Amino acid sequence: MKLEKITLYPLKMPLVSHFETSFGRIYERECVLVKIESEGLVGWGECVADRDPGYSYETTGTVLHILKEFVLPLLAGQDVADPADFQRRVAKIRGHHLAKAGVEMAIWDLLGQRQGKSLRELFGGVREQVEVGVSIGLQDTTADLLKVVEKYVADGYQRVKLKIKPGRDVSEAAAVRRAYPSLKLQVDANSAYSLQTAAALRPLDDLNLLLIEQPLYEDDIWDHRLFQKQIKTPVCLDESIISPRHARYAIEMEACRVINIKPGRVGGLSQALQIHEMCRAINMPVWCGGMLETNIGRASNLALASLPGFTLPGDISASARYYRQDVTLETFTLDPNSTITVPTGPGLGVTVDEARVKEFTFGEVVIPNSCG
Ligand code: OSB
Ligand code: MG
Repeated sequence: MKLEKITLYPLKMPLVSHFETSFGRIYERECVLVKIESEGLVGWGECVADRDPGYSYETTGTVLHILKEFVLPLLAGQDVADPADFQRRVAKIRGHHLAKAGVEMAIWDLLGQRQGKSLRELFGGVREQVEVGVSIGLQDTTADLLKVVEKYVADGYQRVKLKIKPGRDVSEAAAVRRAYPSLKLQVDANSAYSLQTAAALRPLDDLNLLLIEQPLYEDDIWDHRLFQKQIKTPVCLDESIISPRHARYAIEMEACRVINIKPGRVGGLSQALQIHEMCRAINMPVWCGGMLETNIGRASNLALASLPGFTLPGDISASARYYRQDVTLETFTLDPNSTITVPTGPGLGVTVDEARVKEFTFGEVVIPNSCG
């Protein structure tokens, strides 16, 4: 497929409610949308970096830089056969997985449209609806947290993830567990602990949690192995699994019992599919993480989560949990049994509302820039 014109749209979108993690609070979410025009079709992708390097070293600024200066010059005007061909072309650019994954998503979207197949069909997904949960940020008080959990449970979410940090962990999780004895509950520390301070998390073993996500350093695998030996609750890695190779290291080191798969973090859907295969072969449960995506990234996550090894609910909530206005004509809503329906149309299966995109962008970039 000839990639005739590529447009980048950095977006800033106001969140319905602020989102606080161990690395800070945000009121607005940034991302970079990628639009690729090819042989009469238009493919869309989403780079899930944010303004600040909190979760990842990548930012809106680095995504624009790496794509403009290095990735897109390898692609513009070129005939790119498929996502594997894309991955071969960008393999010599080190790192910058969130940037590359957004472009790859647009290529998957084009491939699906060309073949008249949804991403779910291209991936071999087996479910029409996927089980989902909601990720709840740190709140000012435990009473506030209980109110927020109550609202989401009333909305129909049957799995809740709580963000934790030192001093705001066991007591919060215990309060939620007391109020909801049978809720599927898990916690995410986003690397807020050291191996020493993580000893404070041992009482979580009494709360029947599904998992503890990324308690230690974002680039660590070894200390997570040591921590997993000290705790019964399954450790789940997010930040430290940056490639299929790192997934293998974690598996071989017994550093975790669950993996959170985010296509952006691992360099694209191709690598996400490889990690799914690897984990499935050894019966390690995986689930689809979230990056507060727009409906574009959400459509892609839903297709991924339809694969058979995604046996735990994903961080894929209804559109209304994130933004009052999103960038597609479709809206994702929560279905009964805490599920969301996977799109069935060709490619991503969503229709981008370009007027909305233009409303939220703060400076579009066209490549090649001489193209009319
Ligand atoms: O660690 O899983 C995380 C959002 C931004 C960055 C990192 C994380 C998250 C979430 C939100 O937990 C999940 C969602 O998109 O609902
Ligand atoms: Mg996480």
